[in-house]
Amino acid sequence: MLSSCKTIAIMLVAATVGLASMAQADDVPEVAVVHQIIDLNADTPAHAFRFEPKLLHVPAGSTVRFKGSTGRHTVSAILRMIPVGARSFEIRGKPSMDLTFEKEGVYGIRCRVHGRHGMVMLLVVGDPGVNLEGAKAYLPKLGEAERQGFEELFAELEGRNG
Ligand SMILES: [Cu+2]
Repeated sequence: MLSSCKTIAIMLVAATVGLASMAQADDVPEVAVVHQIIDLNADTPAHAFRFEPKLLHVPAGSTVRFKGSTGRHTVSAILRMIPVGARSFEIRGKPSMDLTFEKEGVYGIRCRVHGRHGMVMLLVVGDPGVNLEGAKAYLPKLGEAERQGFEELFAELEGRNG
């Protein structure tokens, strides 16, 4: 039940995005693209299974195109690491899926299968300060590779902003 609701919600988002880009093609910002990579020649597991980019900062209202949620890859929001009131999401079995993000804050995202190898990413929509501390407070609940991956991404984010 829950998962079919989510699927419908994602389809509605996709449909809305489609209409918006037809109605105002000139005003729509470029879509940010996130790839999911398997690179078996990589020297570490976290590099072999990764989101590219791992850290993405977009303005509120942006559409992000997630590519490559195929095979065993998923794009799964971590419920305790997204802004309050933001809709959780999971993409699987889709070569390309567009999601639009209205709520400002940070979004912790994992691949459900390869998270254990550190396959995580941090999406920042507008002001990260909205839920940055809340998201970081959840890190001890994650597995070692995920926690380490996010610690690096939070450090990079704070380095960029500071
Ligand atoms: Cu994966």
